Amino acid sequence: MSKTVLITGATAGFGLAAARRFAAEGWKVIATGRRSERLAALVEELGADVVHPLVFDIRDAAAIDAALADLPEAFGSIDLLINNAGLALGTGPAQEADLGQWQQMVDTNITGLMTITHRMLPRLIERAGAIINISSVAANYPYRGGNAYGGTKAFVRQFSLGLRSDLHGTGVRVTSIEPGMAETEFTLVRTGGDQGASDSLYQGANPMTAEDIAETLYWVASLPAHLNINTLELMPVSQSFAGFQVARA
Ligand code: NDP
Ligand code: 8X3
Repeated sequence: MSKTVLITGATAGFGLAAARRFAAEGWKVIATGRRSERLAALVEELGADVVHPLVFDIRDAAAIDAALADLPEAFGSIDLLINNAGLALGTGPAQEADLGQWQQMVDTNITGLMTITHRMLPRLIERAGAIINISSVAANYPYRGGNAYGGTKAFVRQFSLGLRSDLHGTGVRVTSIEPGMAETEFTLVRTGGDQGASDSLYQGANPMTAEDIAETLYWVASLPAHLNINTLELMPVSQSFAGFQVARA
């Protein structure tokens, strides 16, 4: 019998590539996002028996509840939750940041992720399923302009580890995936739609692709049920670490 994955943020980037990857392996996919036309295109591409679209803003708890309550029977038994929906807004230092953008990142990357996880836990425990949360290298390494975004992704990593402890004995697996630079719509969103900024960030960097991350997600999900990847950090070869900075008088 085929398994079912619920992927948040499946209208672009990692989530869209993961929807395609899991569907190719015979999984049923519940694909969520705000852009209904993109979800409709995915249903058209993969088939209504394979993909079920749920249109909601992850910040809207009532909309999440309504969508989950209304799942068709064929998509009702969920084995895997991939908490992928998220965003960065702004690249400037904290002292120049827009507080509204910080709030939006918290509401989306933290509160939205927590809400759907909370709602899904009983079903996942019942099926001894799995949760994969998309954190970031920004959780592990501070960088200029990372401020609140890095903070939200550190929450995702630590929340994942905490879930592991709480779910001890249930058979539910939990993984925090922490990617570095990958070319998606991420930078377009972060810069408020600046395609030039996005292109120049990735130009010549040979970044990871959405398909690289989808492959990783599928690998984690398809490991034997007795095995749990706690955290997994990955970067393109072209990206690595730099040192501390010192301000001199
Ligand atoms: P994209 O911008 O390409 O995709 C983001 C997805 O999140 C879209 O499907 C979008 O759907 C969804 N989303 C954003 N806000 C909301 C919301 N309020 N409600 C519902 N869905 C929402 O970016 P990526 O694929 O790169 O990002 C996916 C995840 O990976 C994010 O959590 C990001 O922080 C993380 N990440 C990205 C890295 C990168 O370099 N690209 C590296 C490390 C982590 P819609 O707009 O239709 O609602
Ligand atoms: C996205 C990766 O390095 O832009 O989470 O913060 S980075």
